[in-house]
Parts: sequence; structure tokens; C-alpha cells
Amino acid sequence: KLPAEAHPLAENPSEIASNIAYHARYSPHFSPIKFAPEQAYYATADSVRDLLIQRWNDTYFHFHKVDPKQTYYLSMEYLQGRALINAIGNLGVLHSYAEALRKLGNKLEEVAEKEKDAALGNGGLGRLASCFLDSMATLNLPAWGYGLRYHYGLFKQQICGEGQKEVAEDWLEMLNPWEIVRHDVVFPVRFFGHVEVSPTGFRKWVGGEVIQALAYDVPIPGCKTRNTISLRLWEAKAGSEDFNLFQFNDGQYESAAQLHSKAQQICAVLYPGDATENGKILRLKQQYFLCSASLQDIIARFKERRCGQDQLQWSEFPNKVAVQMNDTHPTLAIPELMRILMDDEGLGWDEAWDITRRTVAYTNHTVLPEALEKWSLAIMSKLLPRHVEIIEEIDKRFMAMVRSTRADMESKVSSMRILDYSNPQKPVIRMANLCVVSSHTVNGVAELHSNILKSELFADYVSIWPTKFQNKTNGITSRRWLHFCNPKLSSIITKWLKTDEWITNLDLLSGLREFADNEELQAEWASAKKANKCNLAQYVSRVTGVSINPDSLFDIQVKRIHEYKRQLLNILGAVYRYKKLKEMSPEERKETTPRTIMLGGKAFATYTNAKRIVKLVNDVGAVVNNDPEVNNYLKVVFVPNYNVSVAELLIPGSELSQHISTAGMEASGTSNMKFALNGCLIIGTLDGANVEIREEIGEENFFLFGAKAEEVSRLRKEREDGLFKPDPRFEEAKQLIRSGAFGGYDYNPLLDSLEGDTGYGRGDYFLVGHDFPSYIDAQARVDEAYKDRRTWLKMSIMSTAGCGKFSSDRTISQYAKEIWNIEECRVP
Ligand code: DL6
Repeated sequence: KLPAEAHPLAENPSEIASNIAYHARYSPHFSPIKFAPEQAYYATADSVRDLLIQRWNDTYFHFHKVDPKQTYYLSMEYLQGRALINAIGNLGVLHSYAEALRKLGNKLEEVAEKEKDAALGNGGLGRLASCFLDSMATLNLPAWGYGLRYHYGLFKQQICGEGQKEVAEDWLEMLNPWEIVRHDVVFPVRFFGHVEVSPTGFRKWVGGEVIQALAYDVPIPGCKTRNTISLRLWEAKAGSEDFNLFQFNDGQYESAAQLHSKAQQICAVLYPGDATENGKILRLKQQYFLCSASLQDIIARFKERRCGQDQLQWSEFPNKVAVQMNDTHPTLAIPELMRILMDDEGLGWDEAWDITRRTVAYTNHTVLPEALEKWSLAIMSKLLPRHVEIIEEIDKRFMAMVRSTRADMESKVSSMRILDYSNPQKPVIRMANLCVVSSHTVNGVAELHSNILKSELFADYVSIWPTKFQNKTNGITSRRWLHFCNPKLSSIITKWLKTDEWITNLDLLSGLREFADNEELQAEWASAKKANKCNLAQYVSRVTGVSINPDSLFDIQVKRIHEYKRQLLNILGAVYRYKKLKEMSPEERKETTPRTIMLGGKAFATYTNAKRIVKLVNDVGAVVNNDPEVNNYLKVVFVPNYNVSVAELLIPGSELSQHISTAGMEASGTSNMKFALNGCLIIGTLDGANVEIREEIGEENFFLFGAKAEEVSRLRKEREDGLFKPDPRFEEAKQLIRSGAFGGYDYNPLLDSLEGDTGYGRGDYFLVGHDFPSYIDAQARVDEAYKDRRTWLKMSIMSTAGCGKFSSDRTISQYAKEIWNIEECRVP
């Protein structure tokens, strides 16, 4: 029986329980018969929303009154995960809610599990955006996130006999209690059409199809503050006037609602396939939809805050607005801002360009050539004819500037310019070049990556604009990635540091160093880890049916499946380990360190080799886990459907994690930071943020192997020239797979991609063969180190203690000071 209803802003457990009961009764989403965890989840979320809304409104009004310079973060991806624990944790009412639910006969963890992950992203780039929002709110920064409200986020991964199967993930199926639709915030977004020129030469984009962008806002509560900012997700809609009632009544149902169906396509799916021209147009539509709606909104706010002024001072705009483009996906913000300023607001080119340049900044997240976006000029001209004129003008002026100021760079102009006519039949627009030319600041996401940008990818631009390029090493939020997901370790840290201030000042973790040798701390640390491992073992058994030994070393690699991330190196290592175990006597086996190797991650649906890797891991697991001779010493498990919530379970239970990309290829990585923060040791290459993590935690606490970034091109050349001599251990591992030991699937094409001389693939472009022996040696060092429990625990404590730098609060403070020039605006 539910208790009587209470005040919506209740903060003590009894009142909260009544408030949850109120929502169960008066905002029901289910039949009024039971109050099982699912019903309890929706009623609890509604109750938390009551707490959030007042703070959210206060924040909005405070920003409106103070009118500070604001940052707008434009991203096609956000990997928010679940919101409930994060919200009540940041609001400081987690224990009260747990108690309230207990009074109602439910457990908070079970209720929280009913929430679907908001997976509006693919991997690190989207999760970074979500960590950044948490930090912006916590640091009281005047900031907003903008994105798209995809109906189907990242697919659900199922594992079957053929390997990975993708299933649509309908995260909005049962209503999203964390969003509020703002029916008053709607902007028209045009596609196709043509440019009209007036007799005075004024250019205007007209015709085509016009879709409405409708705002859905998601609250982002800061930790230990009232500030609650917004993530505004755009939904595409057609109006009732676009519905042709005459045609409908005439039985022409499809054509009657044509624009509605076009609108629906825009936000239907995250990363729709782009192999066809239709697919390409749809992706470009998504990007433009985000940019246009967001900029119209930003400009409307700029005007609203100046209403009553005689004349708008457009030169003030960059003093009030910072737009950060999360990779090149929102690049169209540049020509869109130019278009609005010139065509709608009547500014001249020079003024519009000055404003645009002072407003936008660009973060690069990859150096992989295939991930650097290029759009066909033909497609862009069809969809966005006015923007193409603007892009062509930017390109023309850029070339003229280089030629007039840097005659010595004439030979570089064709590779630096925005338009690429190297194939005159199919010219393309290079989005990264457009970003670099138009932004006031360009940044990489770890020191090594930013240096590669400066010395290789963007080197020519550096010689023109030496101060434009910066580094902003990525970070993660300590709230979600330690305090909430690992409450046991969090309490131990608070106890030993005698404060919980570390949650918002992660540098304080360094205070753990002085206790790293302390036996009492080590015992508590070990017991938290053991409890987390047992929890993880239960989960693995539930989702895979494989039972794993919580006393074995838990070794985890979870991330998108990609050849450069080298899950193949991991699985070849596992195969080698299996072979060696098989060759040992039973006595010898008993001397080894038992291991459970877990891999997880999604392969892009059309990426064949990545899907083969997923299948191989599963096939190897099926043999190893069922081999009674070795399965006490080795298990190989593929954890399906890796997402934020699964990561929150895996990371606290990890002891070793693999960050083993070919050096120079992983821009930063952020899961490396999450694992290290949770006391997990890293085996890794000198790549991305691994370099800085190793510096911070101490090289003695990091299992390093592999080629260095500066050696990679020479090694590739040697490989090409047939000078590479493979290590016999590498050959053994491949041979065992080729022999069919792991089932009848033909893995030869996958393994051939690791050979230099078959003409297949890129001839071990990712240097798996070169790094294999040093990887196996590093794994042997891991096995030895694990046998010495006290040393291992000390290394684990030192890892956590060294992670202060990797707080996204630090990263965001640096963006605020060094790129956005914005300041704290705390709600009183
Ligand atoms: O910066 C966030 C994240 C990095 O940690 C990863 O190293 C990097 O691979 C990822 N980049 C992308 C690139 N996508 N595009 N375009 O996801 O960014």
C-alpha cells in the first residue's frame, strides 16, 4: 500500500517515499495494480525531476539575468547512459532515495536497472561529451549541450553463431522521464531549394523542403551545486499544415504525409548507413539539422537578452557566444552562421567572417584518414546550395590570403584548401580543413595527439597560424566513473583522505600515495575489489552462461572494435596462452596465474574485419572455456552489448585492462582513465593518453610494450620491403587458428590482413606482428606481478592516486579559460 502524497520538493526519506507514491498515483505510466521495480523506476524518476526542475529553472533565469558569455557544445553524439543514480547522487539525496524506496518495498539498485541507457553515441567521442556536460554543470559554467534526439540510438548487440547481430534499440519506447519538450522552441530548417539573387545582388536561399526542429531538454545537474544546465536535443517534425487532408481522403496516404515521413527519417537512427547516395544525404541532413537549429536558438537567445536595445551590436556576439564543434560533424555551423548573419541579418562578408571566426572552435578526435570527413561537392550543392557558395568563398579567400602573404607555400595550397579537386569529376569538401581555416582555436585531445596534429596532419597551417593550435587532454567525470559506480572504493578513499572533497577536486587523490604500503588500506582495497569482482562474475554468468573464478586475474578490454585498437593482438595473445597451457603438465599449470580475459565492444555493422574479430573471440571462448584441462587457468569471455551501464559494472571489477592500440593511432582513449581511476593496472602502448597516465601514476605501475609512435612509419616501410622477421610465437598463435582449432569458420582472410606478403589488406598496417613478442613478454610480467599480492595492491592504489589529472573538471576548466573565455556563473 502506498503512503499519502507529499510535497514535491521533499528531501527526507519519508517525504520522498510519499512523493514517489504521489507520482505512481497521479502520473501513472502503468495499470494501477502493482508497484514492481519498473513502475517504481518511473515514479522515482518523476519525483527526482521535481527536484531538478526548480534548480533548472533557477539556473536558466540566473544566466538570463547575468547574461554571461556562454559556451554551446555542438555534438552529434552523447553517451549519457542512465540518469537516475547520477541525478540523485549529484543532488546529494542518493541515500534518502534508497531509504525511501526501501520503505516502499523496493531496492534502489533494482529500480535503477530498469532505466534504458541513453546511447546517442558510438564510443569515446560521445561519452566525452557527456562527461563534459557533467563537469560544466559542476563547475557552474554557463554552458549548453546541443544534439539530436535519435529514436534508435546505438544498436543492441546480440551474439549468435554467426557472431554479432545488430538489433534496433528503442530507448524511447516507454517514454523518457528525463526530457521535457519545449513546444515554444521550434525553428524551421530548410533543405534543397535554390539561391535567388535580387537586382541589388542580395542572395537568398528559397524553396526546397522545410522541416521543423523542436527542442527536447534534458537536465544536467551539477555535483554539490544548484546549477543544472541543459542538453537540448532536436527532434524533427512536420506541421499539420504539411499534412494533405485532401490527398489522404483520396486514399493517397503516403503522399499525403510525405513531409512527415521525411522529418521522421532525420532523427530515426544514429549513423544511418551511408553506402548509398540517399544514405549520404540523410547523414548530411542530420548534421545540418543540428547546426541550423542550434544556431537559430543561440541567436534567438542573444537577441532575447538584448531586447529593448535600439540596435543589435553584432560585434558583441563573440563576447557572448562560444561554439565548440565536437569533431567535424558540426562543421556546417560555420557556413550556417555566415549565412544567417549575411542573408538574414544583412551583415557584409567581412563583418560576418570576423564574428564567425571569433565564435567557433574545433576539437579534432582522430588522425585516421578514413575518419576525416569529406563530403561530395555535388551532394552538398544539391542539399545546401547557399552553403556551398559560402564555402567556396571561404576557400577562395583562404587561397588568396596564403598566396599574398606566403608565396613560399604555393606548393601546399592544393592540400590546405577546403575544396579538393584532385579528382575533377568528383570534387569533395574537406571538413577538417574548413574547421581549421574558420576556427579561432583547434585542439587535440591528448599531448601526443596534439603534437601529431601540429607536426603532421595540420603542420602547414601551424606555419601560418602558430598560436591557433592547443592541447586539451581528455578527462572523465569522477562522479559517474568512481563515486557512483564503485561506492565501496569511494567510501574507502573518503575514509583515508578524511574528506569527500576529492569528488569535485580529484587532485586530492594524490593523498592516497602515502598509504599505498599500508596493510590496513591494502586489505580494505582488496576486499572492495573482491566484492566488485564477485558482482561482475554474477553478471557475466547471467548474460553469457560462463562461470568465471573471482580469484583469477580479471583482464578486460572493452571499446569499439577496430583494427587499430588491436583486439586481434589480445585474442592472439589468449590463443598463445591457451596453447602454452595445453603443452604444460598439470603441475606446471598449477604454477601459472589463472586469468579471465574479457572483451567487449560493438563492431560497426558494415566493418567486416571488426565483425570477424567479434566472432573469433566468441569461438576461442567456446573452445577454451569448455576444455577441462585448462579452464581452471584460463577463460575467454565476450561480454555482449557493451554500453555505459555495462562499463559501470566491468570497470570496478577489473584488475588489468588493455589499451594496446598501435602507437600514434588512438587520439586519447578515456576508458584507460576510468580503469586506472578504479585501481586497475594498465598493459598498454605509448599511445594517446596512456603516455600521460603512465607519467602520472609512475612507470613502475604500468606494463608497457610495443613500438613508439615515431618508429611506426619506419616499421611499416620495413614490413612493406619484406624485412620483417615474425617471432615464432606469433606464427604459432596464427597457425593454431588457421588449423581450425576454434571451429569451422574461415579466419584466413582476417589473419591474412596480418601478413606482409599476401597482397591482402594493408599488410599488417597496425603492426600486430611487430608488437606481438613484446606484448607476450609484458603479459608474462603481469603474471609474475600478480603473484605478489602486496606489490600488486600497492600498484593499484598508486594508479588511483595518480589519476587526479584525468578529471574532466580539469579539462573543462582549461577549455573555459584557454578557448572559450567564459567564467563561473553560480546560482545563488
Ligand atoms: O576524444 C574522445 C575520443 C578519444 O578518446 C578516442 O581516442 C578517439 O578514438 C575518439 N575519436 C572518435 C573519432 N570519431 N570521429 N570522427 O570517436 O575520441
